[in-house]
Amino acid sequence: KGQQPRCLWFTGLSGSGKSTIANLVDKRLHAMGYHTFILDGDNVRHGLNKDLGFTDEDRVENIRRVAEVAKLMSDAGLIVLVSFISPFRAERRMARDLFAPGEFVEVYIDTPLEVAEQRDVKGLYAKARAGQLRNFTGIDSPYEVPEAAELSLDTVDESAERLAQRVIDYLLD
Ligand code: GGZ
Repeated sequence: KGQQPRCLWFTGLSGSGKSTIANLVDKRLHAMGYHTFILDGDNVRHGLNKDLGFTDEDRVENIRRVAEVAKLMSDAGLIVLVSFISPFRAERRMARDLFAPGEFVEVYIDTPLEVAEQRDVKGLYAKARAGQLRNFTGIDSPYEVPEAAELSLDTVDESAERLAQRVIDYLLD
C-alpha cells in the first residue's frame, strides 16, 4: 500500500494521555494496512537514551535523538508516532524542520496540569510535590504550550477514542 511519510508528534504533560491516544491511533492505522511504529519513553529511555535523565539539557538531547530516529524511520517508509513530553518549543521546531512540509503533524494533548495531577496514574506528581522527584514537568520544570500545533486535543471533554479518530480523520484528509 502506498504510504506517504508522516511523523505524528504527540506532546503534553506526564499523564496527559499521549500514549493512550497514540496507541489507539496506531491500532487503527495498522488495521487500515499502514506500517507504523511508536517511539516513546518505554522503548527509547531504557535503551538508546538510558544515559539521559530529566534536566533541561538531557531533555533537549532526548528529543534531538528521538527526532533523528523518527526521521530515519520515516525514511524507511513507516508512519512514526512519537510520544514524549517534549516540553520545549525549540526542540519541537527542530524536529519539525527535519521533515518536508506537511509530513510533520504536531498533536498537542491538551490536559490541564490539575487534571493530570488528579489522575496521577503512576504517583509521580505526589512524589514531585513531596520533593522526592526533582525537575518534574509542570511542578518544577517548564512545559511550553504549543502555539501552532496541527491538532489540539482536549482530553477533558472528549474520550480518547474520539480524539484518536480526529487524528485519523486529519491524516486521511
Ligand atoms: C517528567 C518524568 C520525570 C520528570 C520521570 N519529569 O507519565 P510517564 O512518567 O510515564 O511519562 C513521564 C516520562 C517523561 O519522559 P519523556 O522522555 O517523555 O520526557 S521529555 O520529553 O521531557 O524528555 C514520566 C517519567 O518519564 N518521568 N521523571 N522529572 N516526567
